[in-house]
Amino acid sequence: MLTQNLGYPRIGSHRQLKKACENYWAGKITLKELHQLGRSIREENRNTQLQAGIDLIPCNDFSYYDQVLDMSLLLGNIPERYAPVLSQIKGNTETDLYFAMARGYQQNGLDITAMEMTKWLDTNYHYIVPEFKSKQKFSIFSEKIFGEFAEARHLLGNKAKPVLLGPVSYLFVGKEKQEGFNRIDLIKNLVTVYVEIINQLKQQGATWIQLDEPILSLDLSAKEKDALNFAYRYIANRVSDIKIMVATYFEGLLENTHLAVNLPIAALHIDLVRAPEQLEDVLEAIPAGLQLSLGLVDGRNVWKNDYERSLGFIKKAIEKIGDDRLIIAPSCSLLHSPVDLELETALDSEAKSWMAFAKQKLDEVRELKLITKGNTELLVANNEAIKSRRNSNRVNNPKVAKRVAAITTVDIDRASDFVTRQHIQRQRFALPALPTTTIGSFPQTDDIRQLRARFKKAEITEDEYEQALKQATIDVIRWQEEVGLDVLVHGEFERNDMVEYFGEQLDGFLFTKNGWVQSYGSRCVKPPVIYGDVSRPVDMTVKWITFADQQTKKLMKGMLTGPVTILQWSFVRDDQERETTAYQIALAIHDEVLALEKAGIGIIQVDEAAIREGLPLRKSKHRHYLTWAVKAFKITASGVKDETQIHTHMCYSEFNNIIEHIAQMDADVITIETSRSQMELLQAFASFDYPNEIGPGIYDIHSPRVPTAEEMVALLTKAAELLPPKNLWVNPDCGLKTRKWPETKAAIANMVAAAREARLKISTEV
Ligand code: THG
Ligand code: ZN
Repeated sequence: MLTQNLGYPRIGSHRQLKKACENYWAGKITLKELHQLGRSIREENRNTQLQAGIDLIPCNDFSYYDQVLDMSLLLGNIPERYAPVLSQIKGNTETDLYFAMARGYQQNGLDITAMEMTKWLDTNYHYIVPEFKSKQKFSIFSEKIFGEFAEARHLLGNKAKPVLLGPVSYLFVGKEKQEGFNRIDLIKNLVTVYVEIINQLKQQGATWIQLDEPILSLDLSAKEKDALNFAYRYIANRVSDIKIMVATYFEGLLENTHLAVNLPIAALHIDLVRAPEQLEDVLEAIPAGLQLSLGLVDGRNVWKNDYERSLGFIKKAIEKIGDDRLIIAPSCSLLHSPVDLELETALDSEAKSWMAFAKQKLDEVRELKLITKGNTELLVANNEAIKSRRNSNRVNNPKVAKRVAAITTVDIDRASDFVTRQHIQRQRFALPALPTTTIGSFPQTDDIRQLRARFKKAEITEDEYEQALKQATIDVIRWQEEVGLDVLVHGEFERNDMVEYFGEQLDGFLFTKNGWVQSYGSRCVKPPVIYGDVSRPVDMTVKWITFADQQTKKLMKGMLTGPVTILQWSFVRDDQERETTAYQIALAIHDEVLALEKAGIGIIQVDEAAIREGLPLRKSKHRHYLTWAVKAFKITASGVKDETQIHTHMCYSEFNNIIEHIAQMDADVITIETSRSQMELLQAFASFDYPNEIGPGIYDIHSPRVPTAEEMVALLTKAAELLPPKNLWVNPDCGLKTRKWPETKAAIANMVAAAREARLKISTEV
C-alpha cells in the first residue's frame, strides 16, 4: 500500500506568497527575491510531506497565481494581445508576461485586459480561464514544470510526482474565443504536447505522473467522453516506463465509471468523501492491473478523519484488489484546506481536537496506513475525538433543532404578493425612476485594514477603533449624498469579510486566526467553521446600520449576507445535511432582518452572492439543491411588512438554468453581475418575463477602468429593451471592496449621470 498527496497549499504557512507577489507587483522586491520566496515555500512543503511519510509527493502544484494559468503558459497558449508585454518592453520576463495574463497590463503605454477568471468547479477558488481559437497551436513554452521537478527530485528522488491538469479537463474549463468550433476538438493538437512533456519528465527521472481529470465526475457529452478515450490511448501508445495516474474529485464517476477504469493508465484516484457510494461500482468494474487511489481524508473541510469509516473503505478495497494495488490519499488537492492547525494557538483544545488542516491531513493518511497494518492505539485515540464531537453539547442545541423542525409556509412566504408590495413600497419610498444604489461595500483601504489589525493586536482601544470606523462611515455617507445616489449604504468598514463577520457573531461558528485559503491570485479568505447548531445570541448589524441611518435623511439600505452564501463560504458540519444547516442560518438572519425592520430600516439587502456556485456538479442534484436554497433565502425575508423592501445580490451569474428558482426567491429587488457580458445575461430574465424589480450591473467593478456615462446609458438602454423600464435599478456589478477610491468616485459619478440621462431618454411609465 502506498500513500500519496494530490497537491499542497502554496500560500505558505503565514501567507508569505501573498505578501511576496504583492510586493513584486508594487516594485518593492526583485524577481530574484520573489523566486527565492517561491523556492523556500516549495522546500518547506516538500519537507512537510516527506516527514509525514507520504510516498508520492506532488510537484508543480506550486504556482505564483493559478495552476490553470501555469498550464496555459506551459502549453504556449498565450493570447496574442499579450505579445507586446515581452516584445515591446525591454527587461520584462516570462513572470511579467504571466502576471499580465492574470491581472492585465496597464503600464509603459500598453493597456491590455486580463484573462477572465471563474470559479474552479464547486469551490471558492478562482482560476484563469484558458482562451482557445479554432486553429489553436500548442507547444512547450514555460519550463517551470521541469525546473520544479528537478528541484523536487533532488530531495525526494522517486517520490517526486509531477502534477498536471489533464488535457481534456484543460480544454473543458476553457472558452472558445471564436465562433464556429468546439474547443474539445483541439484535443488532437494538444495531446502531442502532453506526450512531449511526459517524455521530458521521464527523461528527468519521473516514475509517476498525475493528470487531473475532474471532469470525469461531471455529466459528459459523447464528444468529451471520446476525447478522454482518445487522449489517454494516444498518450499510452507514445510513452512507456512511466506510470500515469488520473485523478478525479468532487463527485462520483457514476456513468463514467466504465470509461474511467478502462483508460490505459496505471492508477485512478477517486473521491470517497464526496461520493462514498462509488467505491462499490469502481471495485466491481476495475480491470486487473489498475491501481486504485482512495480519497479518504477530506481536502475540502477541516474535520478530523473518522478512521473507523475510512478503514471500512480500505478493507473493502483490499478484499477485492489486494494491498499492493491500493494507494490511500486525501480526497482532492489540499489547496482548499487551511495550512496548519498547530498555528491556531487561540483555539480551545476541545474544538482543536476535532479538526485537521492540510499538514494534519497528511498525518492522517500515514496513520490510516499504520492502522491498516495493525496499530490499534491510533484508532482508539481517533475514536475518542470523533465521539467527543458527536456527543458534545456545544454541537447540539435542541432549541434550534426544534425551531427548524417547526418551519411552515408561514415562515417562508411574504404576506402579500409582489404587485401589492411594489405598490405600497413605491408610495413609501417615492424614489425616482431608475433609482441608483450600490451593492454594499466601498473600498477597504490600507488605512482601514491597518486599523483593524491594530485593534486585533490591542494596539488601539475598542473606542478608538469604533470612532475611526464611524468617521469612515460618515465620510462615505456625505460623499454618497453629494454624488447624488438615491439609496445609500454604510460602506461595511466594520467588516473584514462578508461571511467571516457574521460567523464571528453567530453561535455554532468558530473562527481561526490563520486558517487562510487561497481564493484567487494573492487573495485569500478565512472561512468560518460551522461546528454546531446555529443561533444568533445578539443583534449583529443593527448598531452600525442605525448609526449610518441617523447620519442622513436619504434612504439607508441594511446589509446582510444570506444563508446559502454563509454556508457556501464556510467550512460546514459533515454530521448534518447542508440543507439543515442552511435553515438554521436562515432563521438567524430572519431574526436580524426583523430587528433591522424594527429599528426603522426600510430597505434590507440579503446578499446571496454564492447561490449559483453552490449548484451541485451533477445535474441530477440541481433541483433538490435549488429547492432548499430558495427556501432558506425566503425564510430570511418572511415576516417583514409589505412596506419593507428586500433586496438581494448575486455574483457570477449564469442564470439561464436557474431563472425559475431566482424568481421563486421573490426578492423585491435583485442586483446582478451583467456588465461584462454586455447585458447578455439579461436575456434569461427577459425570456422568463421576470416579474420583480432588477438592477443589472452597468459598471464592471472587476477592473480599475472607469466606464463613461455614455457607455452606461447604452447598457441601460439595452436593459430597458429587454425588461420593463419601470422595474429597473441602476447599480454597479458587485461590491466595491477591492477597488481604490479615485476610480470608484469617478465611476459612481458617471453612473449617477448615466441614470439622470437615461431618465430623460427612457420611458418608465409602463
Ligand atoms: N468573501 C468570501 N468569499 C468570496 C468573496 C468574499 N468568494 C468570492 C469572492 N468574494 C472572492 N473575492 C475576494 C476578494 C477579495 C478578497 C478575497 C476574495 C480579499 N482578501 C483579503 C486578502 O487576501 O488580502 C483578506 C481578507 C481580509 O482582509 O480579511 O481581499 O468577499 N468569503
Ligand atoms: Zn457580486
